[in-house]
Amino acid sequence: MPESSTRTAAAAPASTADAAIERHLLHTVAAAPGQATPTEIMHAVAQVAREHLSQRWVAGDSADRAAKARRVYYLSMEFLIGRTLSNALAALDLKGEMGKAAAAHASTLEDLAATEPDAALGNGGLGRLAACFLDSMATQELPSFGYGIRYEFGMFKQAIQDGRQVEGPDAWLEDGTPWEFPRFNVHYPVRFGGWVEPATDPSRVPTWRHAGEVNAKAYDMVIPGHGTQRVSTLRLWKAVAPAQIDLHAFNTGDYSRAAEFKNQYENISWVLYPNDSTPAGRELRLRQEYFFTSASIQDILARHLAEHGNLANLADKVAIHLNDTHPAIGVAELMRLLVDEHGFGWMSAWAVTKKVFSYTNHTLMPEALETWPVSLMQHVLPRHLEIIFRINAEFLAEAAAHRPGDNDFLRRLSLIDETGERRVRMAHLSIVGSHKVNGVSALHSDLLVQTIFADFASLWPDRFTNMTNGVTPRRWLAQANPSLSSLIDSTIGSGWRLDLTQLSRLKPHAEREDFRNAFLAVKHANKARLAAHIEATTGVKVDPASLFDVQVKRIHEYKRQLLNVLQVVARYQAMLAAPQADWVPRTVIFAGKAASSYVAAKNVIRLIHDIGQVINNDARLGGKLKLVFIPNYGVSVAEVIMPGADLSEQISTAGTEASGTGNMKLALNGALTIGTDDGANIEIREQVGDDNIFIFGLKTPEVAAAKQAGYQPLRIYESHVQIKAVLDAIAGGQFSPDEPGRYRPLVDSLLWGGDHYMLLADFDSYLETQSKVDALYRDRQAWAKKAIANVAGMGFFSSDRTIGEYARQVWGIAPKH
Ligand code: 26W
Repeated sequence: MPESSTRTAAAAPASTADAAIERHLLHTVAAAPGQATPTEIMHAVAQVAREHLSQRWVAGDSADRAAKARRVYYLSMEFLIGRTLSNALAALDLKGEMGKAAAAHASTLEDLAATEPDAALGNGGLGRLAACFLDSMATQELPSFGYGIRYEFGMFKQAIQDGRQVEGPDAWLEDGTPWEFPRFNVHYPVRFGGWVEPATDPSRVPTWRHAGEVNAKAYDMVIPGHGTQRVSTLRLWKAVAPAQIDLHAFNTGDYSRAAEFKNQYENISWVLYPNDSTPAGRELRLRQEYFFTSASIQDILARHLAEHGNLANLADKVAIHLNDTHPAIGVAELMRLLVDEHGFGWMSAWAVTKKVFSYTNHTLMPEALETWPVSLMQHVLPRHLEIIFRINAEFLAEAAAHRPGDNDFLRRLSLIDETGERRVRMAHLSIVGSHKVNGVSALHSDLLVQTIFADFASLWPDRFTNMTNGVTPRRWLAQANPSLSSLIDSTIGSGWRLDLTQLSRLKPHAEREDFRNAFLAVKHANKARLAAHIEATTGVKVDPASLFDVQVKRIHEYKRQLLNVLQVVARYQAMLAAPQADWVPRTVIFAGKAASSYVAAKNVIRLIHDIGQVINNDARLGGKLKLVFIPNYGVSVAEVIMPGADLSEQISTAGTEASGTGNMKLALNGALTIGTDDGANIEIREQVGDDNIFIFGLKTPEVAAAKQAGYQPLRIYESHVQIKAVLDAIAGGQFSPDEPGRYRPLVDSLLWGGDHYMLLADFDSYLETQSKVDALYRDRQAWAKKAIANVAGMGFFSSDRTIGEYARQVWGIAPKH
C-alpha cells in the first residue's frame, strides 16, 4: 500500500473508514469482505486503529527523545488490560465512524468488540491497577513505559462444573493480537545460575560465571491516551532460547532433546502464576521475576546511553517503580549492572540506585509478603545474593548507629530472615533500595508504618507516604456505561472524562425528580443487560426490578464472601418463617476466581452454588430471592456487572483490604456501598458523605482488641439463635443433601478454627445494616438520590489523580495536566 493512501485513510470520513476496513480485510486478514466473520472484521477494524496509533507512537517517541525527557518505568509482573478495541477507538475518536462501517457489515461495534479476547495478564487488583495507571500515564502525557512479561497464557479461564470451579488455559494469543508490535532488534541476554569468581584485587570486580542464558525479546503493546495524540508503551518480554543452545542437538538430529532445551528456557514466559494470596515459593517464579526485571533495566540503561552517552546523570532522567516486591530483585540488578558492567564504584552506584527506585506495597498480610530461600537465590542468582549481603551489612551498620546495642531491632530489619531456613525478605530489599515507599489507601499506609514497616519508619519517617488508588473513568464509566455517560454528558457536559472532579456538578441534580427518574431508567436498562448475561452464563432468570446486590473480586477468606453467604441463608430462613411479609426482592450476585490450590476459597464457590440451587428453586419465595455466581470474572465481565449493580459489597475484616478498586468502580456507576471501615471504603465515605454509604462492623483497632481479649466464636454461636440456625443448616447438609458433611470443615473453621476473619463478630451489625438497605430500596426516589450522590462524589478516585500524585511526589516528573 503506497504511503499516500494510508494518509487518506487516516483522514477517514465514513466511507473512507469503510474502505480502510475492506483494505485490511483483503490485505491483512485475507478474508473476502462479503464473507468475513465477526472476528475477522474485528481484526480489520483493529488494524485501522493500529495504523493511527503507530503514527502517534512514532511522533511521541521522537518528541521524548528530542526532549531527553525524564521518564518513569513502571515494573509490574501483572497488567490486567482486558480488551483494547473500544478503548482505542474512543481514544482515536473513531467510534462513530467505525460504528457506521460495522453496520455495513451487518454488525455492531459491541458485537465486534466482544470477539476480542481479554488480555488477562494479571490476577486481580494489583494487575488491574497497573492497567488503569497505563491509561492515565498515556492520557496525562507522562513520558513513561510499562514493563512486564508477555505470558503465553494469562489468568486461567474459570468454568463451573457441578458447582465447582474448573480451571482452563487462557490461550489469548492463539489468533494473534493486533495490538502488539514485535521489536525484532530489541533483545537482551538474561543469565542464571553458576558461580561468582572473586575479584583478584580490590580495584577489580568479581566475575559471574553464569550457567545458563535466555534471550528476552521485546513485544510492545500500544496504550492510547485520551484527549491527546500521545500513546504510551507497555513493553512485554518473551523468553526465547538462545540459538546456539539447541544447535548441537539439532545438528545431531536429536530433536526431542533440542525441544527439551528450548522448553527449559522458554517456559519462563509461558504462564502467569494464578495466585494472589500466597507467594509461590517456586524457582520458576523467581526466574520470571528476574527475567523481566533484568531485561527491563538493561533496556532502560541502553535507552539512557543512546540518549545521553553515559550513565552519570541516570538518576536525573530515570525513575523506576516497583509494583509490589515482584520486581524487587531490580535493586540488586541495577547495582550489578552499574558496578560490574559499567565501572561504577559501589558507593556511587548505591547513591544512584536509591534515587531511582520507589516501591508500592499492596498487602499487609504477612503470608503474602515475598521471601526467597537464601539457598535458592544462591543457586539461581549467586552474584545478586552477594550484592544483597553487602547491601544488608552496610544497612545494618547504619541502623545499629540509630539504636546501639538493640540486636532485636537489627534482626527485625535485616534483609535476611534468620528464623528457620534463611530467607531474603524482598519487601526489606525494596524499602532499603527506594527513596519512597507507599501504601494504596490512607488506612493501609498508616497501618504499614504502624505495623509491618514500623522499624523502617522509625529510621526513615519521610520515606513512607500514601497514594490512594484510583480507576480510569474512560474504561469504568465512559466505555462500560454508555447510557449513564450520555445522561451525565447532557447534564454537566463531557469534560469529566479528563477531569473526574467535574462529577461533583451532578450533586444539585439529585434534587430534580426528572433527573432521578432518568438515572433510574439508565440503571434499570443496565440491570436488564446484566440479567441477560446472568441468564446466558448461569441459566438463572433474575428480575431487573429486584435489588442487585453485588460482590465481585478474588475469592479470599479475608474478603469474607462467606459472611455474605451467611447473610443470604439468614434471609432465606427469615423469608420462609414469614412468607407473607413484604420482602424487598433481591438478587445476590457473586463473581470471582479462587487460586487453584486454595481449598477454602474453592469451597465457598461450591457453597454458593449449592445454596443457589436450593434458593433459586424454592417456589415458596415467590422469586423474591435469587443467588447467582457469574463465571469467569475478569475485566470484560466486570464491564457488564459494574453498571448494573445497586449495592456494592466491600465487607473485608477491617484492616485487611489494602484499598480495593472494585469499590470505586461500583460507586462510580451509582451503586451504594455496604462496607466495613477498611481500605479505600473509608475515603469513599469521606467523599460521598456518611448518609450515602452503609458502614458496619468492627473497626481496625476493635478487631485487634477483640483478638487480644480472646475472641470466642463458639460463644457467639451458642448464644445467637440466628447464627446457630444458619451454621447448623450449612453444616448439617441442608444445601448438600447428597453429601451432608460437605461443609462441616468450613463451619468448623469458624467455630473451632478461631474464625480468623471474625465473621461472627460482625454478623449482627451486617444484618442490621442490610435491613437498612432494604428499607431504603423501597423508596426508589430516596435511593436514587443517594446513588447519584455516589456518582457525584467519585471525582477523587480517578487514576489520573493518583498518577498526578505519583508523578509529582514520587517520580519527580510534572504531568501535563
Ligand atoms: C503470587 C504472589 C502475589 C501476592 C500478592 C501476587 C499478587 C499479590 C497482590 C498483593 C494481590 C493484589 O492484587 N492486591 C490488591 O492490590 C490492589 C491494588 O492496590 C488493592 O486495591 C487491593 O486491596 C489488594 O488486595
